[in-house]
Amino acid sequence: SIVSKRYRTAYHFQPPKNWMNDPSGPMYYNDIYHEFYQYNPDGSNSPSLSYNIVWGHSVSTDLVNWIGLEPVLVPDTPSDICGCWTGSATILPGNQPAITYTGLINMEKHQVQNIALPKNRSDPYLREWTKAGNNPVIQPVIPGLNSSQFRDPTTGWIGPDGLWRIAVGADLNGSSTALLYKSEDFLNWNSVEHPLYSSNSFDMWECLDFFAVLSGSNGGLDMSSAIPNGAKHVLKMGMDYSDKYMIGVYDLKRDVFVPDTVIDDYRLWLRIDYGNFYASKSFFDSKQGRRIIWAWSNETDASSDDVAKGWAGIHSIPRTIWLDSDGKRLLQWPVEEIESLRRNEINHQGLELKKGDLFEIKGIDTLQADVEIDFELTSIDDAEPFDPSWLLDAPKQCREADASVHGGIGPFGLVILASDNMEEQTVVHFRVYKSQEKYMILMCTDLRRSSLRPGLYTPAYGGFFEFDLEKERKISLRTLIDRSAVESFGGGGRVCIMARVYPVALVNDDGGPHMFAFNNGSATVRVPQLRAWSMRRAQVSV
Ligand code: DQQ
Repeated sequence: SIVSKRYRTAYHFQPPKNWMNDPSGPMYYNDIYHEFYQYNPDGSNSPSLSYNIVWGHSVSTDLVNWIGLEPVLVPDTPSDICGCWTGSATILPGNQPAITYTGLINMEKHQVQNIALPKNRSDPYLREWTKAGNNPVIQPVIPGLNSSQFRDPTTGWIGPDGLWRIAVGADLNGSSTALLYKSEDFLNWNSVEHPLYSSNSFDMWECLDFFAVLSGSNGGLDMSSAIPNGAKHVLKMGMDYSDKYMIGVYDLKRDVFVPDTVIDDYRLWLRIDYGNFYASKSFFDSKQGRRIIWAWSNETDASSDDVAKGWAGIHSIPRTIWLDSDGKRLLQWPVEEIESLRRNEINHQGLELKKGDLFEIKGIDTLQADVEIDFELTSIDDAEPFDPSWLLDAPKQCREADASVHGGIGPFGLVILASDNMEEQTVVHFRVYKSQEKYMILMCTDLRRSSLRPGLYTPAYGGFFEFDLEKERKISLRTLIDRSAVESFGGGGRVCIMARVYPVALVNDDGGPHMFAFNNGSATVRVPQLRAWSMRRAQVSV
């Protein structure tokens, strides 16, 4: 249908059709990137309660163009008969890939952990996988463990005793717990007495990810190798519809994760992305020596729309992820391969945006675009005071201080996917606040006017980041627009916001939507550089 085509992303990953959710077990193996995903072979809605979900499979040599293959894991054994849920991949010594995944064994959602290995390692695409004969390798037998809240095993890593470890998210006596399991051969697993980490802030964490990061470098680390001294560790957890994380150290003596700071209120925890982005999974890319992360971004139209479209769910652009030099936050940036889709570069230099200015960005395909823009503050004296209570609810601040509300410094940013009369528009913007010794930047993606269609979920998303404006006066924004996807990176990847939009103007094709840079703050903002490109269609899932 026309709707299916207009909203279907041109370079964000999707299977050829049907429902997709979590990325599962991404890996780089023998020159090929593998993307597995939770997939409904029967249609474009989530299978009822996720029963019978399978592992879809696509492969790529460049993380941009993907070949769609047959599912690798389908519910066909007693240890996964009601569904093959999310998991991870690990490359074992001897170049042996292994998948760890959750199996649903009955309609009561009883969960166990399983292993699968490639049937034939000389098949470059690893098209077929064999489930381990001793599945399930882990059962929910610990006292106090809720067997329907026990899932999503991580990638394995080697502990100080040379044994493999994985973590599994669980509800243990009402606390969200990263349970720890050990193995010598990756097939036989024993539970460790103590968890890797536990918190009573929430009942259960989904899709845990545990990985090491270097301080002061954007290089990635391989969890299957020895981790260098001085590395930090990150524990990522899915909770409350968002992916949050803690930075800390992996205490080898006690075999536990120790966060640098423990914050009781989970609303204050850092997020991988402040928008529609869940169940993210990272992996070490041994080709480029980087860590890559991506996630599921679900549709925010009605499920009847998804039936009409014949597809639902995309994955974010693969992002390089690393630790900021101050060690306090993760930074992310789209993998450079995505730049191969750029064409028709337009370039503006030395623009000046005074209060109320709207500068139209023309000459590119505004439906499929990559925009990089630097906003330089001419003065920071006008910054309004920051109220720390806003950190509890940045979206509220985005709603109250929206793009139309004049501020001291900002709002400034991009208006995209705007109809001729501006009735429809999506706004990505910043506002600068002064707090004690530092500056706090609010970044928002406001979808409230993104479409005239009824029945859509159109929130304002937002997040704060600290920025040293005394040292650096430029705040950068990169936005990837891909029909129904708007993925933005603020302040060099300090705050990322993934969003889904369904403008009508896009469907009506009334000359293509408009794109502007704007400033609505009293202080003038300079744009030393604005570059934008049309983005070609990638070969996704052919
Ligand atoms: N989706 C999977 C679960 C996971 C959840 C089922 C997160 O394994 O916890 O499709 O989106």
